[in-house]
Amino acid sequence: MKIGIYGGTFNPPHLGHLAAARAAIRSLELDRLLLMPAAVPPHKELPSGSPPAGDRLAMTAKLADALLMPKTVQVSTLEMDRPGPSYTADTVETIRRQEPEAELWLLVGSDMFLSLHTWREPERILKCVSVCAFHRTQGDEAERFAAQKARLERDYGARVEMIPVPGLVEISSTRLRELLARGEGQEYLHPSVYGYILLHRLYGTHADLRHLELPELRACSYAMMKEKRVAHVQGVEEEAARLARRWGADETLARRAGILHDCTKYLDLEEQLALCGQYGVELDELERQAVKLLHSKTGACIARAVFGEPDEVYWAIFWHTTAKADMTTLEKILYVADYMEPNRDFEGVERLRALAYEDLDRALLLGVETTIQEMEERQVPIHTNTLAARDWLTAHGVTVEI
Ligand code: DGI
Ligand code: FE
Ligand code: FE
Repeated sequence: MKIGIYGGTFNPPHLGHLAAARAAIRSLELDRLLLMPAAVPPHKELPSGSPPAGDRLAMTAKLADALLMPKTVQVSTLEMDRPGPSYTADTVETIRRQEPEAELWLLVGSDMFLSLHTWREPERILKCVSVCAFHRTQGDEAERFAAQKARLERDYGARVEMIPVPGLVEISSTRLRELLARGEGQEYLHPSVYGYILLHRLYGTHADLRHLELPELRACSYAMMKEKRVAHVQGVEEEAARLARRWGADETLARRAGILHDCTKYLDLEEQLALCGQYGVELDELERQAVKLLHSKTGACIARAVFGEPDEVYWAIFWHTTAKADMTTLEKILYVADYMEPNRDFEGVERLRALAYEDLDRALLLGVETTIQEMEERQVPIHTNTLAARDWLTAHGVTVEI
């Protein structure tokens, strides 16, 4: 069992951390990687304007999720939960006690590595762990790294590996925080971390959430979901944009609806019901029980109330799960795009994809009929609006074979 321990203030976690974590997992063949935000770094106070520990923890969890290896990558609150300063010697001894048989690797960036001998009780640290130092693939670090490796090996009998991180982002956290306060720096952050910063107005950002450009809107939406759903949401956005061009709808509105359509997918039933109450959405009996039917309604509410989206976007999101009778073109587009975006894979999806560009109503009906059939097979109650969508289309002469 190989465990990597990657500590830091993560203030904020950025693409450099992400690239390093990925490289460590691959090079060291880690079974587990612990991302460990420090409570109070021993060598300095956190700079003023730093977010509370809870926000650094949440951002670090986003970074962990971004690696898409939930079994391997975990966030550890060991240091945050311990009162007082976070000394690495204490941390690694605790983990050594918990995992006596494991091969422990302490992961460190270049500045940390080069100063490791000055940390508190390096001998205690290096008795418990091997050291993995990240270095850039370009630049002049090689000599200093080799000298430091030799020193740690000689003075402490340490085991040191140096791993090159391709494309390691050259950004200091101090500089990144300055950029963020000026409304810049997005290119150094994973989108969901950036979205979290915008949504919570960290680091002096003050984005007007009601008038976001598309990249910021994407970031905020992705921050509200798990990383594994992001590809689907990107697929829906692109498919909705293509369909909007094909069928003469507003492409930007189609994109915005696609970006936000599943933004509340990860709220639980209680949270969904609370939002419906707050925004006055009336629910029928089935909706009050089937949590999957609620995210379209609450997503619409958040799109309008938080992100200032117009009615067209509100209603497209509102109806994207069940459909309904007599839909607008944008509503049809989002429903169909959600059904057949490139990541969807089910029997008949190719036919639906082709039909969507030939006859939008027939594609819609095919989607609705497919849902009805699936619900019947799974013996799940079919929502009245789903049935109403089918009846309306059929009554208007739309036909499709399923
Ligand atoms: O959010 P997505 O997964 O991208 O897709 P979606 O918004 O169409 O949600 C699909 C889920 O909604 C799926 O788990 C089944 C559920 N659903 C859709 N129509 C009905 C339904 N559930 C019930 N009970 N009745 C329906 O008519
Ligand atoms: Fe959905
Ligand atoms: Fe969806």
